[in-house]
Amino acid sequence: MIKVVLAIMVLVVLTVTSACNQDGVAPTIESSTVFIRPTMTPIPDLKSSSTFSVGLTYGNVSGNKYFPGSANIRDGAEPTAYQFEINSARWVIGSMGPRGEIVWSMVGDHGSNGVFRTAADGELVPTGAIYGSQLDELVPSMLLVGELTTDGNDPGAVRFEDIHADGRNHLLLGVRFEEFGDQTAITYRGLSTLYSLDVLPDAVTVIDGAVNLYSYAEPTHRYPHGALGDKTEWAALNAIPLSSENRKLRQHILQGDEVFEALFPLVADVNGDEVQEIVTTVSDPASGARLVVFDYDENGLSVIAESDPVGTGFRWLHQIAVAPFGPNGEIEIAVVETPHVGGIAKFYRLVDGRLELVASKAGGYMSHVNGSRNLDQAVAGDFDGDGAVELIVPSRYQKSLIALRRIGDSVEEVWEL
Ligand SMILES: [Ca+2]
Ligand SMILES: [Ca+2]
Repeated sequence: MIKVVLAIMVLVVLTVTSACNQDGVAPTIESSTVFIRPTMTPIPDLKSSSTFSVGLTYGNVSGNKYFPGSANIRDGAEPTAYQFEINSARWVIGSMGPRGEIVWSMVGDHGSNGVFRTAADGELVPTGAIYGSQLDELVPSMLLVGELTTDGNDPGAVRFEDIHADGRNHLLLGVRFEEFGDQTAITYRGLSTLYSLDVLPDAVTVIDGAVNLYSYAEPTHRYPHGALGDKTEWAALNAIPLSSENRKLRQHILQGDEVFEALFPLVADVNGDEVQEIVTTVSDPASGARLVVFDYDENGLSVIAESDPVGTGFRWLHQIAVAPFGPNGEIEIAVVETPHVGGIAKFYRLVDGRLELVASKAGGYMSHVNGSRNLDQAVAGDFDGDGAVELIVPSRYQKSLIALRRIGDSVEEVWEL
């Protein structure tokens, strides 16, 4: 049994992998824990009335790991350490409770897990009733924190829901998936529609503000990179409009040896027109990964912009967040290119129909551990209260967390925890 003390960051999701260290030995993490009073967790409006907040390891239902608002995790935060018996922590999920407390869920290997609740001052408080299973081999469950009950001594319930896109029973914030043989019924606002979704259990579905669902689909082995847990990647991007009368599944299918190399797309307004686009990572054996941005409307999915590729096959880029990173609040896409071999933070802007690289920094940022399904170890937001957005990424070998900020036409490391 390995003792793991988690490094908790901000309001949500610093997720911890089960990765081995350089010697191939599972690490014992005994860092002093940084405990931070969070800003309000964004509350999606798709939750039920009994749910106070929702925690997802990938940040929020859009897949965009950007948290608007402002907090200061840098100054005055007293570290608080908690120690749990857990087999190599894979994931940490957090979400806010109705009294300003935070509910934390840790998921490790082979069924080990832990749930606890901390007050705003960092003290442990009663966890409340726990329903559902938080354990999953591939994708951690969604954490739902309930409203206060009428009994003032009850902190409210904690519930876990599967969020797979493979048609097993699950609930994604008011959207219910149920499997019927090869078909999946997706129900939203009382209307059910049947689909043949060719997905696997590690695919995650994201939702945009217009209640369109997006997920990768059509597994393929034609790009055997294996950076994200297995050598199965995706040939298709699915889009399903739930707010429409016509809930027809639309697809973009990649050709040749190309694959979508990630576990979920990201939806965000990349060009400032108040309509969300879909940001994806597409890879091929000749040139490696690149960003591809799609538009979605009643005519389906269409490519509107791409970045240059990494340039070498089997070199990945980790798309993290779309946020007003620019010095004047310009919207940019933050990625870490080759997080396993050199980790370059890069920022792209959509200009004249293509994604232009506007700034980068080669700092060895290890936002992902090769072979892990945890794509959630980086986050964007104003974490020092100065109004500017930082990108928080793990340092080389994940020894610390580094805040990166766009300054002028460069990227600077502004602080470290
Ligand atoms: Ca847009
Ligand atoms: Ca800031």
